Amino acid sequence: MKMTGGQIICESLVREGVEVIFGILGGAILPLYDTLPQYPQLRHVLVRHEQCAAHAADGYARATGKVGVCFATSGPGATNLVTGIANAHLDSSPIVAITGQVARPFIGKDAFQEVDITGITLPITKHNYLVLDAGSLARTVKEAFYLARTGRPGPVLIDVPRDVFIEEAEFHYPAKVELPGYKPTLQGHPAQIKKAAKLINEARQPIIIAGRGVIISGAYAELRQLAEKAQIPVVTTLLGIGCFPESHILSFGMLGMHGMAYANMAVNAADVIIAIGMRFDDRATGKVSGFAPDARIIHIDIDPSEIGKNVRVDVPIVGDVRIVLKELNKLITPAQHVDWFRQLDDWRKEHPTMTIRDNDGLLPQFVVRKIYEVTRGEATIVTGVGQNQMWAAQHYWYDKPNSLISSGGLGTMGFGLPASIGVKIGRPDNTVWCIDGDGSFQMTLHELATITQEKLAVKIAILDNGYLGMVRQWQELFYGKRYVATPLSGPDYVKLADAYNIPALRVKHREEVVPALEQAMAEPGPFLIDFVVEPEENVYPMVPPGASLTEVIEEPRPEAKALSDSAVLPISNI
Ligand SMILES: Cc1ncc(C[n+]2csc(CCOP(=O)(O)OP(=O)(O)O)c2C)c(N)n1
Ligand SMILES: [Mg+2]
Repeated sequence: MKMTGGQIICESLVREGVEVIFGILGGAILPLYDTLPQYPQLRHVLVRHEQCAAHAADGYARATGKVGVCFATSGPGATNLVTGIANAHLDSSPIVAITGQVARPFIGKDAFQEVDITGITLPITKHNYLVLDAGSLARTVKEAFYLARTGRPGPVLIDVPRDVFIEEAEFHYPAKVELPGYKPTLQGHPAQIKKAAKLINEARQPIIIAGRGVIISGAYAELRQLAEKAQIPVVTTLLGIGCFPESHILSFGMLGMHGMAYANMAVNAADVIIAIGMRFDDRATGKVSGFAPDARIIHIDIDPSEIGKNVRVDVPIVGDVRIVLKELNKLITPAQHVDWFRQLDDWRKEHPTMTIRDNDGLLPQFVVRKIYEVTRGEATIVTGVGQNQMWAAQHYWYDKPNSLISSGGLGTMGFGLPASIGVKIGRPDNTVWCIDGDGSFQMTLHELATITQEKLAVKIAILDNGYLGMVRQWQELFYGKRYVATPLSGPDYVKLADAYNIPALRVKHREEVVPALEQAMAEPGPFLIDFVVEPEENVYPMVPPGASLTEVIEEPRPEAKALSDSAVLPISNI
């Protein structure tokens, strides 16, 4: 059957099971938008900036495990997507971005709103296409979705000239893709798995470092089986949070720059590290030359280019984490590691990094802890970048699979609010809290309009410290307290929310926190709370940039008076 290029794209999206598209239109992509009303099953969400279309698609993808889709027009529409695409690329999030391009006769003429978006996004996409005839569109969409979601997931961009949307071609949706050069390895090599099992079975001080790969491959049960069978403590990367229940007795929290001191000490002292679906990012490893000096390292990852990239690896296993762990678990013998756990527990007692000090002013950590309590740990938390992100990682306990969504690799301020839009659409029945910084929030606050227009019940907590706080912390600790360009003003967030028709509150005192959170939860729609918190509160512990994981700065506590009730991690053997 003959169809226009625009219809072919929509037909293909429907066949890929797409239910939502985030975007903004313009001249070059207008013909595609013009066909959208023929496909009511494709919900279009109009965002207010294309960066946010990509972040929303990314948030949707992370929340659902499906491919997120965004549209933008040529030129500035396409370039506005770039940060969002890079963000998805660094965190292995599957999105397909479709951009309009100037019509074929104008390509290369510096035509109005022409940019070479395939050239620009080449290093930040898994693959990209410029489609020069409508007859290739169906195959291209099919390939793009396949590439985005298989192997190590990532963003794929399809650039389509305006006249290709209008051109007619025969529609035929291919049943499968033919990409001879692209065959992700799923099964781990049996000899390597055997070697890994031997190392694990002989280990005296083993540790698992689990990353987002566990979440992507859905290897929750397999990871837990490995940890429980061989009694191995589990630490996670920032993006690995939510791959293993944090109140499990074997959970030792997050490692890295703002990880738990005892998690970092454990990694440093380990004799065998089982690194699963993580990529030894410098925020996780600290100084690489000082990383886990005595450990033999087993690295399981689907992407062969990650093996040996940052740290030396003794036993590489390339494959899908879930499939590899299933095989590995068969060869693991039950173990105890009594002395090792005694040591770890001592460290955990000596470095109780989860306590929140008693303080007259409102502490951001306290706010996060109360969000945990009021939501009973059942919400999905989406964060900004900076201190707010680290407090959200440290003081909420993530027992539910995949319940923290955050920009890890790129560290994109402004990710939180638009990503929450995608997360809420992907998980309509789940409570979604966006824990944001005042600086991060101001980068994309226009998306409040999208939240209102789409009637999305996103709950927003701004940890309003009046600073670009994380940078201020670096200035305080490493730049002689010279606060250059970090003090930050903002609008009256309550009035701002009101202007968008979103109910809001300002909270300055501890006793107001829980009632405000309860009011927000009782509200059927969106709600914003401006938490005016201690302006110069720091995130601890902290491994200074360039230092080894053990060179940790811990919170100075002159009075060391901990808040009574909820200050201690409720360890339950779940
Ligand atoms: C787009 C972008 N620009 C700059 C930075 C550098 N940066 C990292 S954290 C931070 C401060 C964040 O401030 P805020 O959102 O208020 O969070 P806080 O640290 O105060 O909680 C900055 C500027 C960044 N990560 N992303
Ligand atoms: Mg701030």
